[in-house]
Amino acid sequence: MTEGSDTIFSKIIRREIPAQIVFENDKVLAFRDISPQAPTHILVIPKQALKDLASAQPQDAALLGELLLAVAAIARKEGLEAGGYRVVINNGAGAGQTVFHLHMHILGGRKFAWPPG
Ligand code: DGP
Repeated sequence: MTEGSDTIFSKIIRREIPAQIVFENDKVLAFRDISPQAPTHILVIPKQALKDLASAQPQDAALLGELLLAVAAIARKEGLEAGGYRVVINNGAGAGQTVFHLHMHILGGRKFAWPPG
């Protein structure tokens, strides 16, 4: 896999900067987005830095599965299932990625348009 560089998310993992953490296990950390785009907006990241989805390798399959299962569990705990929620990965600057440490956005609590902007 391609290691992510030391980003703001690495600092959150190391508790060097604060974040509102909602879930943590040995591989995954989830915290509220600093600039929420919906009433509930949570970022789910691997503790092991991976730059983006495109950098994932076959040996990262279990980690990617863990991230998705964490997304579903967090969405359930946050009460988002009934109203539906959106899960987004921005891959690359052209898609809006600004932090180059793989992360999944969970967005919920409002209606979402399709196609996304
Ligand atoms: P993306 O554009 O997909 O790379 O998403 C990066 C997200 O990270 C963006 O929605 C804002 C969020 N973010 C950036 N810096 C911080 C931070 O220091 N703390 C928290 N909680 N979120 C941050």
